[in-house]
Amino acid sequence: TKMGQRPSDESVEKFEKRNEVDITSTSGAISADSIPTLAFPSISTADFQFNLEKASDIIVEKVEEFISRIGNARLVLVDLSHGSKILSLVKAKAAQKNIDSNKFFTFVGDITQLHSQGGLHCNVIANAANWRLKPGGGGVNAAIFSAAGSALEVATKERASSLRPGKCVIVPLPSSSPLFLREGVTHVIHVLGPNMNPLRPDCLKDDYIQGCRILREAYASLFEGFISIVK
Ligand code: AR6
Repeated sequence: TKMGQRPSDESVEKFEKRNEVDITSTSGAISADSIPTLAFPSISTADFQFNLEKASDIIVEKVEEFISRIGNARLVLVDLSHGSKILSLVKAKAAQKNIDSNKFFTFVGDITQLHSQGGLHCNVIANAANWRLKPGGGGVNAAIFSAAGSALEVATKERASSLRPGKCVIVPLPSSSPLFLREGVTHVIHVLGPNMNPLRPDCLKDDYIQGCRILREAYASLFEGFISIVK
């Protein structure tokens, strides 16, 4: 399957050249002093059916706004397949704006297996959550809760019981979680994006004035949250 494949696009090659210190090839150990990195999925663009052109504009706009504030840290937009439309849109628009590709790049892989399958260590990962902050439901939310085990559910409940669109909650991951042990993930940031899917709660019914405002707010709170972790 595509998910299990080792990503082979140029961002990966670039990454491997830059980042030999990150991975101890003999032991597979995860170096604690590697570059602080946030891996995030494209919020709202699959199950929540948000327009891809508009979402890609907002991702690049927000990355550009925050990149000067993240120091030596990095932001990585992740999706499962090499055919991902959102990844190609964002990649092209980021290049147009001359965004530093050492600090922001796209990466193909499962966000729950970035280190073990992709050789990319991300200490923080973002989740496209639901308002109840519950496991399941499909998409990246189901994948993250399943890979992180019950430790994430418990730790999430300690922080919040629900989320409003545009907001996020930072959850430190207990060291007992498989995601911590295997992937070196220390924090999960749950983000609730705007919803355009009539079958899901709080549907905006194609109101992209509200939708774009909420998606901007979602990325701003995600990046603020990441900065608060790494600073
Ligand atoms: N690794 C990396 N990216 C992924 C993965 C993965 N394992 N799985 C999906 N994506 P979605 P939304 C990408 O639908 O649109 C849930 O049921 C996917 O290709 O997960 O914000 C929640 O409970 C897409 O680019 O999130 C909510 O109810 C991106 O992640 C609802 O879906 C987001 O797709 C949220 O919908």
